[in-house]
Amino acid sequence: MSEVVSYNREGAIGVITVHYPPVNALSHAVRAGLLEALRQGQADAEAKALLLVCEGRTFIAGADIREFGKPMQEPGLVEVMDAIENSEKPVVAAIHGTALGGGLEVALACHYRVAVKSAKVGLPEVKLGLLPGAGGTQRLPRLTGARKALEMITTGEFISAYDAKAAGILDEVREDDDIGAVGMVFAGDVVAQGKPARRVRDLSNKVQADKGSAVFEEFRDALKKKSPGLFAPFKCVDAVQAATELDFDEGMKRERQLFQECMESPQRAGLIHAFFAEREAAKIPDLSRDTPVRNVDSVGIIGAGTMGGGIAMNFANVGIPVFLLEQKQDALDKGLAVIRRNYENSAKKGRLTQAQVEERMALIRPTLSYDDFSDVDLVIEAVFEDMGIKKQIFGQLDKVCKTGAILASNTSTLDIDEIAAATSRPEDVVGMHFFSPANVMKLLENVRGAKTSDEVKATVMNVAKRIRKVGVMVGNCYGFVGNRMLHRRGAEATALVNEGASPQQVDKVLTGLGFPMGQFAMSDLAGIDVGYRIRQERRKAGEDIPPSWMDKLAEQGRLGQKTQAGVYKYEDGSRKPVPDPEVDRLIEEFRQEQGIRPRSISDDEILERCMYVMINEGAKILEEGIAYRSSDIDVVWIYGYGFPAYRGGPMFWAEQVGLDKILDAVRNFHNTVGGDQWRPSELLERLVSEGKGFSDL
Ligand code: 3H9
Repeated sequence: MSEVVSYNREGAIGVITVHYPPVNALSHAVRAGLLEALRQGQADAEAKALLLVCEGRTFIAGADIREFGKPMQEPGLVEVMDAIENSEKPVVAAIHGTALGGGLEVALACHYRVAVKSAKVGLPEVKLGLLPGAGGTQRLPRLTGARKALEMITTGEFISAYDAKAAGILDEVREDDDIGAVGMVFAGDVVAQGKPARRVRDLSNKVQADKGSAVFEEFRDALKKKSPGLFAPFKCVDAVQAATELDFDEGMKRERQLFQECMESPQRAGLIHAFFAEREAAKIPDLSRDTPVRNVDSVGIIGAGTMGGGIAMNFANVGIPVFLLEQKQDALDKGLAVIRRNYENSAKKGRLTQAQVEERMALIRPTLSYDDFSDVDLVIEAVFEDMGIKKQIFGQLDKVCKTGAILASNTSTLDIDEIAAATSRPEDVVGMHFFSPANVMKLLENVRGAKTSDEVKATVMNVAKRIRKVGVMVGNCYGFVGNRMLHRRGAEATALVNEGASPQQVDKVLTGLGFPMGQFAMSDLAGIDVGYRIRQERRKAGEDIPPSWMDKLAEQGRLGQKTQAGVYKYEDGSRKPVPDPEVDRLIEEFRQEQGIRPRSISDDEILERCMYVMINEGAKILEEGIAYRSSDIDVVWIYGYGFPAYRGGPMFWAEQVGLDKILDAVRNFHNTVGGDQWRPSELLERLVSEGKGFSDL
């Protein structure tokens, strides 16, 4: 008998149990085991019905993604599905945890489906650049009709057991949590009532009714707006449409073709890289898995500005109480009003009830006094980037906070060790760098200082998970991983405009690559004063940072979206950047002052200079051990800056472009443009000379 799938009989029920941790993915061993167990069930004369159930935390969570890209080992999934569906004896799927992708497809091939109430189901293949390739696009619409199937398959979102029952996917949802017992009772009823093996493939009412429906064009139009650069969602629509136009077997062939097209697309490779990169990032290589994690049941946040307020919302959203501290009452009132407005907006969109809004607001307690921090487990400082002020704050925290409290700074660039040195407990000090808007962006860049303890590192990674962020642990250096690379790109983009490009041209090249916004639209969102203040600090520290037209914007009070004027202008209440002739004039003036004769700059040059400067810096970050792995850099960029996940992140993208090609360009820019940013990374040079990539490290 297979080690991962077992067969045994309980009364009249033949029980097939899958045990393949962590998520019972449909690896070769599971597929082969399922076929063998089915064969035994068919041969077992005492078994009147078969029950498919999984051990551990979940029902089958999908095909085994680790097998993608390797030669397929028989039996394939479709063969397993056929064997289940063609069984003479009724087969019942008992679902707990998450029945996802190939897992839900297996359940759809069964004749009945029962679930515990906490279960969820979904077809998330599209998030991996795929479509359900084992009958999901053909069977689901037969149960739910095309619209619901399209909703689920094109978004990949999971739905609850009760919603799945309402949609016709599940036959029954039980209150009981014991999946084995739930499955046995249901299968027992099937036998007692003499229910037949009911095949989804034979249902045709719903798909026939949807033949020729306008719903397919409606979804295509919406997708063109929502995800224009993506490949798989459109193929998902084609496949569901095929279910309404072809018979089941022909529909399955069409699904297979479309699945193969997705499989071969570079987007699939990028998205699957991103999936595993995110999970790798949660692991800190030099930290033992049993490192204790401190309790974090209360939080103090310093600064009720955009950042502090957004950070507070993350904790309130998961029920963790927060003290929000400001120096003055009016700043506190203003900060709370913004938080309330954000929540009210979510309520208007139906994402929160009014009661939830009030519950969350009640968890955020405004204060003007550090004394309220005496008992909190974690403090996050989120004031503006000024080392002097931060040191003063950490000195104060050292005095008021209890032993064992974690003292974190949300600094986006400054030296964590210098901040830690302002306390008598540098082992409790760490960076927790949130991304704007902090209640929305998924990244949490946790920064380890030289003395940060293992326990504190493990705890902040755990906090990331609890507040539903993607945590990445990085080392301490100017700008850490994300902003260090971003500032290189920003300086290069600014220089390109100095030399003759327009801000719109630069932004268009970046959005063309798939970024949700360009460099300058992003500066307007973050605030032009933020970058300006950082540059001024660095100039004060003696760094040679050339003047730019961006400094002029800040000096003229064009601070971005918040003043409705920055690199672009903004109409009342709108976040849409509109090019502003005033800024063109200001740039022209700057060029004249500096004696620059503008030249015409190609989109290719913009792309290379903006992107390769980041890759070169990313390679230096790896070389210095600031990031543990190149895939961590990818995660930082996907979740912190909206780098298109379907390109896998900047370092993965660079490997697709070719590191040799990038190194050639870096050397060339080093000679022509000059500057430390173009000094080729030694790691990049070594990898190219050895014919290796970042992923070989
Ligand atoms: C598919 O089914 C195609 C078919 O239509 C057609 C085929 C012909 N395979 O996320 P976690 C690992 S496509 C292999 O941290 P959670 C994961 O890497 C698939 N491994 O836990 C991690 O490993 P490690 C459609 C997988 O509780 C560990 O499990 N299905 C797979 O936060 C724990 O994962 C999906 O897209 C897999 N399919 O969330 C579902 N899934 O510990 C993808 C997970 O070594 N998975 N692993 O780092 C998920 O959404 C989440 O993992 C899940 C659990 C919700 C299941």
